[in-house]
Amino acid sequence: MAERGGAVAALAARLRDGRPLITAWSGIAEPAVAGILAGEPGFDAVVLDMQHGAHDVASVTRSVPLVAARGKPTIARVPVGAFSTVSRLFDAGVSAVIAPMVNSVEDARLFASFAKFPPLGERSWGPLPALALSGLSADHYLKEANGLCLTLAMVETRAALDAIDGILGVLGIDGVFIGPSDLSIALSGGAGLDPDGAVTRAALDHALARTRAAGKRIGVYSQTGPRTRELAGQGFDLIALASDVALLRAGVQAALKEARG
Ligand code: 3PY
Ligand code: MG
Repeated sequence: MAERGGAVAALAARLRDGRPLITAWSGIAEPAVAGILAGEPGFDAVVLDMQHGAHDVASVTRSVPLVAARGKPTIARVPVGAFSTVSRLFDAGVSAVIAPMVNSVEDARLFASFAKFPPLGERSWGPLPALALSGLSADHYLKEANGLCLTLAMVETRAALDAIDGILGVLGIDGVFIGPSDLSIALSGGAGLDPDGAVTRAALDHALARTRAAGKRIGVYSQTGPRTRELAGQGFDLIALASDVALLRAGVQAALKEARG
């Protein structure tokens, strides 16, 4: 964990040390679930999903301290186009925001403008829970925030893939996050879901190479342990491993199978 800035600063510090992070992914808007996931030693962070999951600003605000109690950073994914929510999440103490469907340089600039203080953006001041959690003075937080509050723009459409160099070139964008399910739907013209298929894999390779060329960070969603291991070996910086709902169902189904024979 980072020495200064506590859990709020822990993500930037972990990304600097270069080892891939494996994060939990929670759509159940119950802070206790986020706290339980954070308690697993193998998870480096917890993502709270406001796009397809049930989280909102209030549940994120209540979850962050329980994740921070384990010394771990929280990441939040906002709904599509909800850029004005981004600064509220950083105020609550999240360390990164993932924005879905960032399809152009304009989308990326708008995202960054709500996430970063001047001169990079126009984030409004008011990070009271973040100050309490980080232990930083207001002046120190203002100086450090643009480096601690990270922006990950989701690349999950053909337009985003085409614009990836421009998106990565936006100063207030720290990296990209690949959504392999949406990407597979887009690349197949809606024919099917194939997040681990050859076409999606080629797009991931391309995104990884362009991100490395830009000197930025890349995250990706993964549905299974073996795929997560593979993605970590390939050099992805941050891999989200399965959702709480999927893990709950898998655990219940395995137990019932044993019970029922
Ligand atoms: C996708 O795969 O499309 C995602 O958004 C991951 O959650
Ligand atoms: Mg998606």
